[in-house]
Amino acid sequence: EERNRKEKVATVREEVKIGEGEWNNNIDYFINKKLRVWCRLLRGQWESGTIQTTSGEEATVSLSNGNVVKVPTGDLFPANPHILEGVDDLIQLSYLNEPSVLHNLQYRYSRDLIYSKAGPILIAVNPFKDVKIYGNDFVIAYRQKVTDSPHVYAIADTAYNEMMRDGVNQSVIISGESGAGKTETAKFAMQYLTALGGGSGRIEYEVLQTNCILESFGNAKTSRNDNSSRFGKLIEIHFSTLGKICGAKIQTFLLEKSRVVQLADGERSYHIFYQLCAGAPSNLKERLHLKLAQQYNYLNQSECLAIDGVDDAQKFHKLLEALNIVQICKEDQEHAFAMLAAVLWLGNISFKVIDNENHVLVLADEALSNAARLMNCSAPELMLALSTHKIQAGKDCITKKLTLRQATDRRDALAKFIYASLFDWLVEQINESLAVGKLCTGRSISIIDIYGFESFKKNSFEQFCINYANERLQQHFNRHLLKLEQEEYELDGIDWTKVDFEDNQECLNLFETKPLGLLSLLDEESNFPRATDLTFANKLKQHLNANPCFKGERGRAFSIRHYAGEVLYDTNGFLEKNRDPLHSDFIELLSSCSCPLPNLFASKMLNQSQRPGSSPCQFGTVDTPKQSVGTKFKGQLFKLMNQLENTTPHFIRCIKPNSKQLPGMYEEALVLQQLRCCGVLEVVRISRSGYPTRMTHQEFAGRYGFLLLDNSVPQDPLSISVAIQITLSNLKKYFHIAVVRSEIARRKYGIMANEQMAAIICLQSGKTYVVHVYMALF
Ligand code: AOV
Ligand code: MG
Repeated sequence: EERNRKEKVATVREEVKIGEGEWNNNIDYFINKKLRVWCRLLRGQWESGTIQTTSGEEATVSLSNGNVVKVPTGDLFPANPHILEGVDDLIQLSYLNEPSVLHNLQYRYSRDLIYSKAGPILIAVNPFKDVKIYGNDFVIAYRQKVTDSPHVYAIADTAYNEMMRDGVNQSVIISGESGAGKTETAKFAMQYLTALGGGSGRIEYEVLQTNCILESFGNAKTSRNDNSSRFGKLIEIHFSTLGKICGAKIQTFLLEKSRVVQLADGERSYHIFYQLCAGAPSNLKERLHLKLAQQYNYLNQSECLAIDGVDDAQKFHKLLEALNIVQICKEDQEHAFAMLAAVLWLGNISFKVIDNENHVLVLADEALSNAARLMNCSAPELMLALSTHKIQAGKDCITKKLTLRQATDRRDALAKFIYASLFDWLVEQINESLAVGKLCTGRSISIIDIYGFESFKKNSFEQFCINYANERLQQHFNRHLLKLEQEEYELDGIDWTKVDFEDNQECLNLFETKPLGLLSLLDEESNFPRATDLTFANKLKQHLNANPCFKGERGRAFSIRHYAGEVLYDTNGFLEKNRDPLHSDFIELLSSCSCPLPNLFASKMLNQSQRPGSSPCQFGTVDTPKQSVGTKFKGQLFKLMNQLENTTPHFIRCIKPNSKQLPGMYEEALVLQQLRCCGVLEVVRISRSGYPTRMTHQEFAGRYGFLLLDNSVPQDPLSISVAIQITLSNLKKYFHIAVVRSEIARRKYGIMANEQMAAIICLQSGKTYVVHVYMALF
C-alpha cells in the first residue's frame, strides 16, 4: 500500500510539474505522454481528448467521443490526471482551468455528490431532487467524524466547534442566485445545529418551525423558483456554556411588498394566501368571509394559482401546527388571518368613475363590507379614505376627490402596508417566543439567507434592492477570502504574488456615493414633488454616465453592471416605491379600528414617521415616512455587515445547475457563469498557490511520515523538530514551501523555524505540538 502511495505521489508530481502558465512549452510533453487535455468546441462546450499533432497555432485532437477535430491551441487546456477525477476539494486539482473545475463538479454532481470544497468555501450544487444525505444518521456521522466528505453539516459542525472552542460568534453565510438552494441549505444547517444543541426539546423544535411560518408569509413562486424568498433573513441561534440552544433571534430585511398587489405572469403572491383559501376549516372560512383563491383579484391576475406538486391545504395545516409550536395563541392567529382576508377583499374593492375628471366613488359591495368588517372599521369611513384626500388648508381641512388611478394606488398601498406590518408583527411574535434566556452565554451562530441575485426580463425597484444587497454580501466574501487572506501572507512576510480579483467596490460606490450615487439621487428625486420616473432616469444618466458600472438606456431604463452580470432596470414605479407613502387618512382609519392589529400597525407607523416637532394636527401633511425605503435598506445592510464582521464567517456558495429546476441537468455555461462571477475560482487559486495547509503535527506526520527514511513518527519535542526537518527537506522536492520571515509572524506563532525549515512553525499549546505548515503543491 505504502509503495502504491509513493508511486502515485510520484506520478502526480511528474504530471503536475507543468504549471498552467507554462502550457505553451509543454504541449509536446502532453503529446508524447498522451496526456488528456480539454478542448473547447465550437458551441463553447468542453470535450476531453488527446493531442495528436500541432502545426503552428493549430492542433489536431482526438476526442474521447471518437471524433478528431482541429482547433486553435488557445482552445486547449491541460486536463487533470485520472486519479484526481472528482476530488472533493478543488484545491487538489493540479490544473485549475475552467473546464477542469466544471468537469470536477459535474463528475461529482452526476454521482449525487452535490457538495464540494473550494478551499475554504463549500460549494453546493442544487440537486432539485431528494438526495439521501440528510437526517439523523448523517448528523451523527458528521458529529462523530465518521465521514469528512464535504457537506453543509460539516460546515455547521466546524462553526459549532469553533464557537465552543474559541468562544467567538460564528456566521454561516449562504449566497447564490435565485433558485440556487440557499434557503434549503440554511434549513439543513439549522437542522444540524438544533440536533447538536438540542436539550430540553422545546426551543430547538421551535427554532426549526420558524422556517415553515416565515416561508408561508415571505416566500412565493417566481419564474426562477417555486419557493423564492422575498425577504432577507438572519437567524442568530444562541447557545449556553454547555453548547445547548437557549434562544434565537430573527432579523428580516425588506420584504417585497409589491407582490401583494401586483403579479407577473406565471408568478404567485405569498404562499399564505393560497394556503389559507385552500386549507382553512369551514368555520374559519365563514368568519373570514373567505372564498376560493381564484375569486380574488390580487391572486387571479397572474393566471397561476397552484404550484406543481404542492398541496396548499396540507401546507396550511403544517403552518397551524408551527404557529402553535411557536406559541402564537389562537386568538392572535385568528387576528392574523383576518388581516390576510382583509387584504384579499381590499383587492376586490372597485371604483365607479363619477365625472369627466375621472373622480371616483367606492362601490358599496360585498368586497367593501367584508374588508371593513375584517378590519373592524366602519364601511363609510373606509369608502371615504379610499376615494378622498384630506388636505390641511390653514386651519381647515378640505377634502379632495381622488381619480381612479389615485384611488387604486391608495387601495393597493393600504393592502401592502397591512401585509408588510403583519409580517413584521409575526417576526416579533416569533422572537418573543424564542427570546434568548438567562442561561445564554452570548455565544451564537448566525445563518444568513437572503434573496439571491435576480435578473428578469423586467426588473424594477425590488430587483434593484435585492441585487444591491447581494453586492454588499459579495463584498464581504471578497474581503474575507480574497483580501484578508492575502494580507495575512503579506504580514507573515511570505513571498507572494498577488492574485487579482474582481473587486465590486465600484458598483457599491455607484449605489452609495453621496450625493451622486443611485440611492442619493433616488432620494433627491423622490422628495421633488414634480419628479417622475422619467426625470429620475434622466437625472441618473446626467450624473452617472461616466461610471463604468452604469449605463443609461433608452427612455426610462438604465443598466447596472453587477458582479453577477448586467441587469436592465426600468425606473417605472421607483419613486413611489422608494417613498412608500401611506396617507395619513389611512393611519387615522386604522387607529379607529376596534381590532388590535390595525391599531398596532398604525401606531408603529406613526412612531416612525413622526418628525420632531410635528403635531397631530399635521396629520394631513405628514405623508411620507421619515426615511425612504432605499436609505432605510442601506442602513439595515450596513448594520448587518457590522454584525457579520464580529463573527468568524463560513461561506457556502449555492450553484444552480440549470434554469429549469430539473434534476440531473448540468448546464455548463450557466454553472461557469456563476463560478466566475462570484470569485470562487480566485479563492481556489489563492488557496492553492497560497498556503492554506495549517495542520496539526499528528496530521502532518500521518500524511507525510512515509517520506521519512525510517517511517517512524517520534513523540518527544526535540525529535519531532528533527523529524520535521528531515520530512520537510524531503517534502521540498514535492511542494512549494513558503518562507515566513516577518517579526509579526514570529510573535503570532511563537517559535519560528529557521530558513532551512522554511515555513514550519511549531506551536506549543498545552501538551500537543501543533505544526503550522504553509505549503502548496507545485
Ligand atoms: P434559493 O433560496 O437559493 O432561491 P431554494 O433554497 O428555495 O433556493 O431552492 C430552490 C429549490 O431547489 C427548492 O425548493 C428545492 O426544490 C430545490 N433544492 C435546493 N436545495 C436542495 C437540496 N439540498 N436537496 C433537494 N432539493 C433542493 V431565492 O430564495 O429565489 O434566491 O430568492
Ligand atoms: Mg431562498
